[in-house]
Amino acid sequence: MEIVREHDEIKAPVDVGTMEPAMTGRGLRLSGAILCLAMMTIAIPALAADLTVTMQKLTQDGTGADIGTIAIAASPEGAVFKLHLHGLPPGPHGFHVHENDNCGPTLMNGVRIPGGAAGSHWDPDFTGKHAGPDGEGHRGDLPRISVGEDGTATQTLTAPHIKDIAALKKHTLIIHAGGDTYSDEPSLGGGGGRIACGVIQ
Ligand SMILES: [Cu+2]
Repeated sequence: MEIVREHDEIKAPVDVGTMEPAMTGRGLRLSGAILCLAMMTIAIPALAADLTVTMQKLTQDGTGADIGTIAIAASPEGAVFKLHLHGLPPGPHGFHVHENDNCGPTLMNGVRIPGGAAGSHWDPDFTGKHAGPDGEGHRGDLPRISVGEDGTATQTLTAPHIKDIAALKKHTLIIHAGGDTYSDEPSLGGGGGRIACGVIQ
């Protein structure tokens, strides 16, 4: 009698009913699949976090009329900028990532400079050099924008230097009045004044 009772007491804590399913192959495969799904759910937003920047005309007081949007997506060739812009002067325009997240004016010798608060070209590698999208200079040096006679620009531009589009956040996209020589001759590509701006959020 006593031996049987001891045997029952040893067996009782081992609850085969709850242990068994997790130990089977099917159970392991199922928990593996759930783990994979959980990891994908975490990873997907980081890969597909496209950015949309609303662009506005620059004035001496700050920003004015909306002129459309620029969508930014990552690609193996670099960041891809899709332009949906209107209301711009026809011709080529310098286009860059500038360092600050501010489209406001700055004051120089008592004169307000539109978009001055955006700062200079985004240069996280401290090259101190304007060299265009394929050169070894500012990471913010983008390809020129080409505006048609109707004032619209619907190009898709690729910036090979920019691999991590999340790093663009808290900076600005600036469109200049003039073109871009992709060199410091003249200084900063010669684009001159800033005519449109958008903060990358
Ligand atoms: Cu610029």
